[in-house]
Amino acid sequence: MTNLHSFVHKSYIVLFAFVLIACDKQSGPREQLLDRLATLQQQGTMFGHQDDPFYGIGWAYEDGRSDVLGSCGEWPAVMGFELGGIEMGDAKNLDSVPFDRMRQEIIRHHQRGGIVTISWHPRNPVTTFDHPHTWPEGSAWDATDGVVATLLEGGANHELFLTWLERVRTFLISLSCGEGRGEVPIPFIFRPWHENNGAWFWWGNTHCTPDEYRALYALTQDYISNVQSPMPNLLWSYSPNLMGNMTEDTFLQWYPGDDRIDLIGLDAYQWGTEEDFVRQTRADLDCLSAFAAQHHKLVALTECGYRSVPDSTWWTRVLLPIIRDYPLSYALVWRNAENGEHFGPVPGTTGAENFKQFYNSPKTLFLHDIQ
Ligand code: BMA
Repeated sequence: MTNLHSFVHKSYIVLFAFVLIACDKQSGPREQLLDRLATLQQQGTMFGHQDDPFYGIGWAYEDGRSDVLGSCGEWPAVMGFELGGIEMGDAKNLDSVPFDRMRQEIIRHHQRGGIVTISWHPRNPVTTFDHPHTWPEGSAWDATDGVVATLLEGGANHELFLTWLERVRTFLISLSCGEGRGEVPIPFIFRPWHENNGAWFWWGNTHCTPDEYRALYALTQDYISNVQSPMPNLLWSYSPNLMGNMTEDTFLQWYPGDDRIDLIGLDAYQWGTEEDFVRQTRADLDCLSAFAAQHHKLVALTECGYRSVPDSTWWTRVLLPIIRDYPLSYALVWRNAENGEHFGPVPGTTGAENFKQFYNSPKTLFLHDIQ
């Protein structure tokens, strides 16, 4: 090669490398969501609600209805959706939400400018069966030992598990919408294998080793993100349950790794006294928010709430001060189910009045604050 040729050749390589870097940096839906969340986190904490547009107290599947909307006049910024049952090829999830309807509402929420997060409570692949059974048999809560090991490469249920992952992936890929030129994938936060530091799910801490857990997370991520065509629209969340004494060491024991996780979450419910809840939540958030800052991760209350919200001042007195003191991306309360198991506000109640004050705080972000 002549010097001139060599110079031109090298220049092309440099140019090509630059374009590659630029393209890499140039944002796809995933990078855009990461940037957006980082910016929003400076402004406040987004309020989220699980299953928000499907049902609430005294209603189900009414288009355009939501208990959050009915309580404060605004949609939540974040909506949570749940895949449990999709692995079996079911048409509805474990809470009877049709997956087709779920897809529609995910698209709608994205189009109105909202943020989407998705959880998954898959059945127990070893004990699940088709005929009627007594809960928790066969469910995510059928916490038998040794299941995780059977799902990993070489395990007895590995092939079955790949068919489950394929069904999840197929649904996730279908989350796209037409924006200008063709279909664009909708960015969202995926949050599998949550609360694993407890023992109530079959992937919980007494049912597998930390290495098996991490291998399960990696297998799930690699299958969903990387087979043949990568998915450019997923953020990955790892969310242990409230401990009250979390340390970096206990956290790291099960952490899937910096290269795998974008958002660190805490699932924190008030089951006991308010004092315990506040103390424990603050203790764990001290640990997680420091870790997240050092490792350039987002941090959120990925699930939280007080079952039936029996204290009508809970929103401003208990939740708001926690939100004020930590750089949380979002705080998502669980679903408003009819069986006394509601965690969101209920329109027309005194709790909803208090929720409105919570909504009015400059620190909480609802849909219009992020549009
Ligand atoms: C749990 C409960 C269950 C529900 C599951 C998945 O915490 O709300 O009733 O089936 O979440 O949404």
